[in-house]
Amino acid sequence: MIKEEEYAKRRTALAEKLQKHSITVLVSAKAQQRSNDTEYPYRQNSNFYYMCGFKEDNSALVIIKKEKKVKTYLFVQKKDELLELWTGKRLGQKGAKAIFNVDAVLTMDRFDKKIAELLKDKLSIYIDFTMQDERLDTLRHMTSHLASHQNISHKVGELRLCKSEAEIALIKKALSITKDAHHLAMKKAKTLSGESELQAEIEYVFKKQGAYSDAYTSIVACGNNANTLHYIKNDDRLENNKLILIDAGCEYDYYASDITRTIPVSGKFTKAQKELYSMILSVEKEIISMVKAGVMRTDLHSHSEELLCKGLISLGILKGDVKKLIKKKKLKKYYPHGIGHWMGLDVHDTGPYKDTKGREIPLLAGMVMTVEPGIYINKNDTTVPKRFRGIGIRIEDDILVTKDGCENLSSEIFKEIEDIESL
Ligand SMILES: [Mn+2]
Repeated sequence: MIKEEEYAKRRTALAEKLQKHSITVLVSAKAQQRSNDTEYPYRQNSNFYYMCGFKEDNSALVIIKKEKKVKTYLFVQKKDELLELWTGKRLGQKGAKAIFNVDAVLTMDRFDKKIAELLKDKLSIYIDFTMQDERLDTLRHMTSHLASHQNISHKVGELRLCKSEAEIALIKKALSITKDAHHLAMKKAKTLSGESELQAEIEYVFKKQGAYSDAYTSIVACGNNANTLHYIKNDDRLENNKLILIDAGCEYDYYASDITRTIPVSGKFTKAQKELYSMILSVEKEIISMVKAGVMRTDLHSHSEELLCKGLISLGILKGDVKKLIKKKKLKKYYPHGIGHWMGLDVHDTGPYKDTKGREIPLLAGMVMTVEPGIYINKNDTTVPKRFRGIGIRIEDDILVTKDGCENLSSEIFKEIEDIESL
C-alpha cells in the first residue's frame, strides 16, 4: 500500500516543477460504457491516481501555485444514498477529508464555480493532454485567455519514472501472482485443448489471488498465432507439437506486471524449437546483465539486434553481414519491436523516454523496465529453413534498475528449458 505521506510528497515534488501563478487540474478517469446498461470495470486514471491515490469516479485534483505557496484541492462526489445503493459507497467530503492530506476537499458540484474563482490572476494552466475528456475541453475553453497551456502528463511522468520502495513492493506482489499463473499454465497446457482455456487458467489465478485483473489483455498464442504481435483473440486450438506464447501479467493494487513465456504444448520442446529458444534466451540474459543506471535503453536495443542477428545467422535463418542485415531492415522482419519499455502503474508506463530538450533519458536507479527480445517466423516464410517456420518466441522479464546493476524481479518465473519441461 502507498501511504498518504507518499502522495503528499509526490505533490510537493510536482509543485516544484510548476510555474508560479499556475493552476493544475488532474481529473479522474470516466466510467466507460461497454454496451447498453453495462459498464467496463472502473479503473482510475494513472496520473491522477499517482498524485492523490483517490479511487472514485467523478473527482478531480487541483493544485494552485502562487508565488511560492501551494494549495491543493480534492473534488469528490457528493454522498447520495440512492445512487450508492446502485454503484457502491462513496467517501464523500467528510470521508475524504479524514483520509487525504489536501488543503481542502470540496464536492464536484462546486467544481466549475470554484475553478472560475481560482482562475483569476493565474498565468498558466496545466492539464493532462493525454486524456480525452469533456471536462478538460470545458477547461480549455474557460482558460483560452491564459498565457500558457501546458501538458502535466510529462511532469507527472518524470516523477513516475523512478519507483519508491512501496511501489516496488506492489510490483513484486503482482509478479508473485503472475509467477503462479505462468507456472500453472506450464503444468496444464498439455491437458487443455484451446487457447481460451489456458487464458482462463491464468486469469483464474490472478483473480483468486486478489489481483484487480490482467494488467493488459492476455495473449495466448499457439503456433503461428504468436507471429501476430497483439494476438488477443485466443480462440484457436492448442496443437500438440507447437509452442504457445503467453504474454500475461496481473495488475495488483494498480501496479502492473508484464511477463512473456513461450512453452511447448506437449511439455517437451522439439529440436528446432529448442535451438531458436536457447538462442533468444541467451540474448535475453545478456541484455539483462547489461542493465544498470546510466546505460541507454536504445543501446540495449541495438545490442539485442546485433545478438539476435548473429543468432539467426548461426541458425541459417539469415545470411550475410550482421551490420548490413540490420541496416537494410532484414532483421526487423523477425524482430520488429523494441527491447523493452518502462513499467509501473501502466504496463507501458507513461514516463518520458526523452527529456524536455529531446535528449534520451538514461536508465536511472529505481526504474522498472521490461527486457523482451523475440523472434517471429511466419509459417509462409519460404526463405527460412522449414523446421523454423510458424514459430514465434518471446521471453520477457521485469527488471529493476539499480545503481550498480539490476534486479530481475521476475527471476523466479521459469524460463530455462529443463525447468519448463519439469513442470
Ligand atoms: Mn512488455
